[in-house]
Amino acid sequence: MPEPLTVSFPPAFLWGAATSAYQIEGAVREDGRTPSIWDTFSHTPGRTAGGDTGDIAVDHYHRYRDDVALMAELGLTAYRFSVSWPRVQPTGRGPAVQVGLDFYRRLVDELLAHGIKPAVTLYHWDLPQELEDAGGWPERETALRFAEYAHLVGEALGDRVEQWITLNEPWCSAFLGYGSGVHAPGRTEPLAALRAAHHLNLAHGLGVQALRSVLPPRGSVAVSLNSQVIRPLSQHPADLAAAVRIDDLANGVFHGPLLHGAYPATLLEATSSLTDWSFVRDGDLRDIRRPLDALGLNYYTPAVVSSVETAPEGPRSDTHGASAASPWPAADDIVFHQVPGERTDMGWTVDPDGLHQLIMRYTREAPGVPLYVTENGAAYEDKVDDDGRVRDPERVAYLHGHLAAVRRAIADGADVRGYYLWSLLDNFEWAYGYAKRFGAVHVDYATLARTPKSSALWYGRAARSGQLPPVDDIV
Ligand code: PNW
Repeated sequence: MPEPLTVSFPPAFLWGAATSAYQIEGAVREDGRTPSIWDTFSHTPGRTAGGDTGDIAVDHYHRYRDDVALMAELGLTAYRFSVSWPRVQPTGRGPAVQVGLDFYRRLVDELLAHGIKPAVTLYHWDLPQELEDAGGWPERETALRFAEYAHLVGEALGDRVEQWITLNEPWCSAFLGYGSGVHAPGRTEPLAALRAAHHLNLAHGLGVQALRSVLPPRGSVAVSLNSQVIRPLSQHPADLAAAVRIDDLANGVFHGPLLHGAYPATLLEATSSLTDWSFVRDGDLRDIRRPLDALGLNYYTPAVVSSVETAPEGPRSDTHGASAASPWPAADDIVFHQVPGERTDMGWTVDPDGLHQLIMRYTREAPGVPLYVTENGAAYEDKVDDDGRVRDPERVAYLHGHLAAVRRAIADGADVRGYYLWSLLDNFEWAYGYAKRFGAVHVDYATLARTPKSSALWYGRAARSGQLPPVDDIV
């Protein structure tokens, strides 16, 4: 018998929301901040929908006090945000800019004063442009620079922040940034993507060491991976092999070195036409595999793949393959299929079982490591009604389904300690600009006014009671 959903979440379970610096802060030229790769990219014609940029975003840099008050009002107990590297260390080298650090210190103090637990992500994709000009993530030097930056931020905020996340979704940084080019810096070089993945892994490992050297013992260090749920279209051996190959490129390239101390042999073999992986130096794998205090997983939707030979006619997925260049190196013989079912405004199929599956996979692959869902959420075309309310029953259903999947995983023995809804506010959705709304709180882009959607109120009630209100209990 499955447990009824009225069963409470663990009392210490964190009910959070997440954001990232470039997506919400704005104030891109203030207080010594210099351009990141996302400033350059979004200001390059044709790169983002409608030419949208993060110049103003939702002006969180100036409105953070109101935003924190709103979180407290809703009943959230945790907030995951990222530090803008070019705000703190404009050239990616040298001493920190004190005003830049001060902003984050004020933000953290405001959170703590409201009883909200901060979780800091050090890198959510906004590499200082100067470091990209010197080669970016395909170059080893960038990993060394990241370790120095981690040290600076850890030193400044370590006395008041317990939860640290080195990198957000290194898969996106490497394979969308340097492979498909739909993310900054917009390069389409399969070899560079693989080199970037390794140097992101190395940055994580060196970053963990740098943080541990400055954080008090209660500091907890994690990484947030967009581990992908990859399913074969059929049990045909060619489809099973396709699923393994994509799983290696999506997950194994990170899980291997981070959790198991080596890149999967199947990955090295499948990419041998591109590289012999000689950029992996002696000692790197030891540096990368550092014990983690926690693991963050970001989940939105699963993927279904098949071999091009066995692929039947049918709708292909535009989630992973819409761009001219593929994000998947040496995988031109693999096809992504549309996953059947209801879809969000991103075209991403709603599939809560995928989240349960992912959590159980980590429970097996990283035994004993506490897990956090560091991102999960959905974009819908939300509108303000005449009475001033924003009703988003689809998002409530999405959250209900996925939180129930988390609860089920806990009942199945997984150690999930918290959930961060993506996102607190509507924001700059990367290449999609402001056209896609992921917020639990609506933002009117003309006035920047914030209005909690019904999902924010529903989620707040869940946070307050530690139980999921019925899916149709919407105001
Ligand atoms: C994540 N994909 O991005 C990021 O961490 C957030 O900043 C972002 O706003 C959120 O998810 C919603 O997109 C992703 O193509 C972007 O597989 C693209 C993919 C996955 C995650």
